Amino acid sequence: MPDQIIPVPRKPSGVETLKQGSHGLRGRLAAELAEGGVQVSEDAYNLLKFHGSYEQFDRDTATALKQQKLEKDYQFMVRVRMPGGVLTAEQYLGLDRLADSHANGTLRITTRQGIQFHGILKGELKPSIAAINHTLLTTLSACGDVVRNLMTTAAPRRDTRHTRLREDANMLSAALLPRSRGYHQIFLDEEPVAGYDETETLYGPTYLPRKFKIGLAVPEDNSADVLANDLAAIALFDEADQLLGYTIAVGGGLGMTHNRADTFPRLASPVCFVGPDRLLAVVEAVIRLQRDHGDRTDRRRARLKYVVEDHGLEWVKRTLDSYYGETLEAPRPFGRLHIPELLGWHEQGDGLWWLGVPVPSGRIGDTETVTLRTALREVVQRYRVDPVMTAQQDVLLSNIRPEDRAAIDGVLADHGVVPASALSTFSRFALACPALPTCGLALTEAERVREPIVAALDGLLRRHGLQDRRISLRITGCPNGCARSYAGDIGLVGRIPGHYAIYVGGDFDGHTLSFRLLERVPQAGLGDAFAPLFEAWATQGLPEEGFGPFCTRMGRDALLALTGARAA
Ligand code: SRM
Ligand code: SF4
Repeated sequence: MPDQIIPVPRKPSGVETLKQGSHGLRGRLAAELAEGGVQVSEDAYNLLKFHGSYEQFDRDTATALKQQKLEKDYQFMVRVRMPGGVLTAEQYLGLDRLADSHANGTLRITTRQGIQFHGILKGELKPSIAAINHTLLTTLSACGDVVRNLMTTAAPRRDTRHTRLREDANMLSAALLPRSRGYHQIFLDEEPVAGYDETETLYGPTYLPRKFKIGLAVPEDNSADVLANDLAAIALFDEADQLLGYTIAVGGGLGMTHNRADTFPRLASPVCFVGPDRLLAVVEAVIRLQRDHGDRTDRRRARLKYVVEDHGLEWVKRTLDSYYGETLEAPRPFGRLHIPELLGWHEQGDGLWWLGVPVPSGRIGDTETVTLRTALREVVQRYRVDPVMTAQQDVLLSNIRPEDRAAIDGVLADHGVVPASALSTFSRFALACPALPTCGLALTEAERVREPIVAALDGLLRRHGLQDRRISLRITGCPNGCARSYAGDIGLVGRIPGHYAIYVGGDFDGHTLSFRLLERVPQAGLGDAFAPLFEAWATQGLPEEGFGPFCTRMGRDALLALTGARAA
C-alpha cells in the first residue's frame, strides 16, 4: 500500500499543555509515587520521562494475564545520563548492585552510551533513582523533550583530541540540564532553596518540542555516529593538535512512522563552523531555533530535522545567525568520517591499556553459559578499571595496568566471556534494540533474535569468503530506529510480528542513509533474501567497497532483480 499523509492536528499537543502547567516538571509526581498501586497516571507517565524513566509492562505475560482478567505486569525502565558513556569503577559497581536490588538483574548499555535498568517496580522507582544519584550520576534529562545524553568518542585515548572532546561533552551536558529543581525535590527529598531562580532561560516553560540529541566526533573517530543526531559537532584540529573549532551539522534523526510519508530518517547537514570557545553558544542558538520553530502540534513531526527539511538549510543558516548574534562562518569540510575498532586490547597513550569487551545487544547479565555481569564486576572490583560504554553497545575497560592484562583475560575466560578476537567481524558490529518484552512500541523482536540472525547471515558471508569484511547490521523491533537501523550497511526494521523490512545502502562509517529494499520479510526468509546480495557483492564489488556502498552503486532495481522480487 502506498504511503499516505495523515492530516495533522494544528493545536498544541496535550504534552505541551502538560509541560506548561507542570510547575517545572513536577506535576503530581511526588504524590503519585507515594501512593500505592503499580501504575502511574498518563500525566505522570509523560513527566516521568524528563526524569529518566518510562512506565512499561512485561509484554510476554500481558495476554495471559488479560485472559485471566489480571492486571498487566507493570514495571519501569530507568535510564542513566552519563556523557560519553564514562563511569568510574565505583560508579559501575554501584549500578551493578542496583541491578539486583531494584531491577531485573541486568544492566543494558544503550546505543547512546547510557545504561538502562528494566523491571523496576513502582515502589522501587524513587529509591532506585536516589541510589543512582548516590553514585554521583543522574537520570535527569535522560529522556523527555530536552537535550539527551551527550555522545562522543568512547575511546579512552589519553591524547589532546580525545581529552578535549570528553571535556566539551561534559561541559555541554552540565550546561544544558533544565534549571528546575523538581527532580531533586521529588526523588532526592531536597528542600526548596529560597531565592533559587528556576526560570528555564534556555528551554522556556514548555521545554523543547521533542527530544534533542547531540553528538561530538573527530573525523578519525565517529564511533558516536554523530550525523544521526539533531546536532553533530565535528572537531577539527591542526597538525599540532590545536583545536581549530567545530563544524556544526544539524537536522539528523532516524525515527519514522510507517504509513506517513512526511516522516523519514535524515542525516545532519553541515551548517556552520565555530571557534573552540564558541561551542556552547552555537549549541544554545540551535536549541533556541528548534524551541521556537519546531512543530508543537504533531509529536511525530516535531524534531529539528523537519524544521530543516521544511524551511531549507539556507533559512536555517540565516535564522541561526540571528539567534547566535552574528554571521556564522560557513562549515569547514571534515572529509571522511571513520568508525574505528574499539574492541580488544589497545594502549591508551599513558602507559595504561583498555580492553574492549563485546556485549551482545548491550545486555550485561549472567546466563547459564556466560556470566558476563559477574565477570565484569570481578574485573572492575579487583583491578579498579573504569568502564566506558560505546555507541556499539559494548564496554571498554580503561586504565588497566600492563601487568594486569593476562589476569583480566583469565577472569573473563573463566566466566565464558567470548573475547572480541574470537568473534566474527559481522557479530562485532551488530546492534539490536531492546524491543520485546519491555518496549511498548515494539512490533516484533530485536535483541532476542540478534544471535540467530547474526549466525544465519554470518554463514552466508563465510560461504563467499566475506567474513573479514567490515559490515554493520542494525536490528530494530519497529521503525523508530533506536539501533540506528537506517544508518549502517544493513538495517532490519520490524514491521509486523516476525517480519522485517530490509534496508541497505548506508555505510559503515555513518555518512549515508540506507534505502528500503524489501518489505515484510519473515525472519526465516532473511537468509534467502541476503544470499544473492552477498554473492553479488563478492563477485561484483569493487576492491574495498563496503556492502552498503555496493548496494547504493547497484541501485534498488538491480538488487531487487537479484533477490527475485519486483520493485514495489
Ligand atoms: Fe529510542 C523511543 C530505546 C536510542 C529513536 N527508545 C524509545 C523507547 C523509550 C520506547 C518508548 O518510547 O516507549 C525505547 C525503550 C525500550 C526499552 O525497553 O528500553 C527506546 N532508544 C532506546 C535505546 C535503549 C535502544 C538501544 O538499543 O540502546 C537507546 C537509548 C539511548 C539513550 O541512552 O538515550 C535508544 N532511539 C535511540 C536512537 C539512536 C540514537 O539516538 O543514536 C534513535 C534514533 C535517532 C533519533 O532519535 O531519531 C531513537 N526512540 C527513538 C524514537 C523515534 C524518535 C523520532 O523522533 O522519530 C522513539 C519513539 C518516540 O520518541 O516517540 C524512541
Ligand atoms: Fe522500541 Fe522501536 Fe526503539 Fe526498538 S526501535 S527500542 S522497538 S521504539
